[in-house]
Formats: sequence, structure tokens, C-alpha cells
Amino acid sequence: MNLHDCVFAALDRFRMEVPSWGFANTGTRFGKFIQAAAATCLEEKFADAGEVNRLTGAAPTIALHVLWDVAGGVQDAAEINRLEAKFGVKTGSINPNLFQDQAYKFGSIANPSAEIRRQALEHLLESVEIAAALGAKDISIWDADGSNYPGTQSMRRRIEWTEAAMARVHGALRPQQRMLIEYKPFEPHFYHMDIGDWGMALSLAYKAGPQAKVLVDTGHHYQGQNIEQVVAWLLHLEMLGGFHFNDRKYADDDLTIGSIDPYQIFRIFHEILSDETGAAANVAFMIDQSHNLKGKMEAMVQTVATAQEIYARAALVDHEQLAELQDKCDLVNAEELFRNCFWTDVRPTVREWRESKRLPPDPLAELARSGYVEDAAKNRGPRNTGLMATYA
Ligand code: LRH
Ligand code: MN
Repeated sequence: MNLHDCVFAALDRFRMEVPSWGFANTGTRFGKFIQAAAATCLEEKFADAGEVNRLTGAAPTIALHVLWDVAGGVQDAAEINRLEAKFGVKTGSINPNLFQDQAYKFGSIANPSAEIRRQALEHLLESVEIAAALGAKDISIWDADGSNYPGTQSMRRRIEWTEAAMARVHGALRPQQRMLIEYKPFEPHFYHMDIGDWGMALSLAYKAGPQAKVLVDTGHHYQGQNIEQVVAWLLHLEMLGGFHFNDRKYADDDLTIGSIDPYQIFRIFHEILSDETGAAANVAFMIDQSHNLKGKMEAMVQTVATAQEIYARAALVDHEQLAELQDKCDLVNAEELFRNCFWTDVRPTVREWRESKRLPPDPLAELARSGYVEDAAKNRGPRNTGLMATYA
């Protein structure tokens, strides 16, 4: 297939889910720099997601975090359906909040207190009901549980409590639903996290049942860890449910895709695109970033556009030719074939694809030209200005 057709075919199927929390004012523990144009409510998060989809044609769903976006529970479904219709984006994954409640100081589903474990499980089961009410397929579970000091918690008992909760959630799933289990090696706990790596998430998913899969957040790995190898394994085991894409230099920095290591994302997309088993068919692509310094809309549009470009480059790899060189151990020619695809400038063809879809050829330039952010700042500024937050 020639470059044009490769890129067009790749972009025709490429879709990336945006996180509602990427549009709101967020910060680090050292502070939050308020943006006047940031979304202050669910309607504005849907409006922003709608605008990102209008500009890129590749972001038709928005991930919701239950306590941040659906605080009213199932009864909010009608209002969310109204917002979906008004802004032309559907609810994507439903993300429970198992980390902000005071009760969760020593854990949520793995807390030594049976009462607190029951409370956390209640929230997870309600998240499944919210997803069912909204027709959302994925319940994306990240629990921040763990400990900060050796000897202070039983990691073995916490495994059993975590397994028990996951089994209950799986039991409540509708036939078309999935539970995605996200792992993270550290933060907010710094001695152990109950779901600390892909192996722990994988065994929890296996134990929970066939509708449980593993979610790979690219920011949740140790320095130097080969993330695309984790992806290859999870595809091989047909246990890869989805991604939270972002970039990082050090830890879970939640920086924008490709800003630090674009070749990393290319290598991950290659594992997805070279999968011949069909296991990659239902892998959800989602963004999980917090835009503390960049303009929120600019960062989100830039992220989707960058992901489109890197995905299109990975789609250029001739898998048959590469496999031949790999199996002949023709290292240099295999690497050259692989690298050249990464270095191929697909941007002119990506612009052509956008024009062929009556989309703005340069979504970032169109965002700037549209005045969307300035209008948002005017309307939302007064509600944002009062929001100064300090760490201590
Ligand atoms: C945890 C995480 C998780 C979300 C949160 C916003 O670091 O990646 O996926 O709940 O970020
Ligand atoms: Mn994440």
C-alpha cells in the first residue's frame, strides 16, 4: 500500500478518547495555576470535548470520573444524554474515584476496615450502574491503595481484599461491559501500591473473569521499563483492554503525548498495528493528562493531532517485509525499515486526509482562529478566578 493510502486508512479508524479532567483546572501538590478558560462544570467539559472533536474528527468520546462528573449518580444520566446530543460526543469510559474520600486514608477496596471496603465496593458497583445507564462499555478502575512504610500493612491480605472486590464488580457487569484494571508502581503511596505493575493487574483480571482486561497508563512504569514489550505480552494473552496515553520524563508527569519521547508512542502503536490475532481490535485509546501549564484546549487538540501523526507513521511499517528481515536477523535493515517509517513526515498527507473529511487542515491554527478559548475565558473567567488553591 502506498504512503497516501496507508495514512488515510490509518486515520479513518484512529479514535482517541479525551478525559473530562483534562479540561478543568488541575495542579500539582505545589499549587494550581488557574486558567480563566478552563471548564468549571460538566456542560463546559462536554463543550470542550465537542470542540476538540469538531477540530480533529478523531475524539468522539469523553471519559468521565464519577465523583468529578456524575456526582448525582444514575439520575444524572438524562442530563448527560442531553449534553451528548448537544455537543455531539458520547460518554466513553466511566472512572470510579477510589482515592479522595477521607475514609480511604489506609485504602479503599483493600482497607483493613471491612466497613470501608464495603463503602468502596458500593462506589464501584454504582459506577457499573452509571455506565449501564449511559450505555458506556468500559468501567476503568484505578485504585490508589497501598502503603508508605514497610511492615505497616499486610500485602497478602490486601491482595485477597482486592481480588474480592474485583470479583464483585465483574459479577455486576452487563454482557457488553468490560472492567479495565489500571496499575501504577507508586504515588500516592511510596512503599507499595496494591496494583503495582502489569503482572498484578493481569492476575487480578484473570481471577475476576472474562470481561476484565488490563489498562496500560504510559506514565505508570519504572524508568527504563520496556512498555511496548508489556503491550506485546498483553496482546499475546488477549488481555489488553486499553491505554491512558501521556508522556513523561521522570514519573507520572502526565505531559502531552510525544512531548518527551515520540518514538515511545510509535513503538507502542507498532505493537498494536502489527498484531495479527485480532486482539488489538478492542483496545481503547484514551488520553490521561493534566494540563497544568499549557492551555487546556490547545494541549488537548495538540495531543490528538500528534497521536494521529505518530499512529499514521506506525501504519507505514510493512509488517511482512519487517518480519522477513527480523527472522533473517538482518538487524540494520530491519531497524532502518522501522526507523524510516518513524522519520517519514506524514504531516502533508495527514492535512490531505483532514481536508478530505472537510476538517480544518491544521486544527491548532483553527482553534486559535476560532476565538473559542477567548470566548470561554470571558464566560468562565469569573467562576475560575476564585479558585486559588495552596498545598498547605
Ligand atoms: C492515576 C490516573 C488514573 C486516573 C487519574 C486521573 O494516576 O492515571 O487513571 O484516575 O490518573
Ligand atoms: Mn491513568
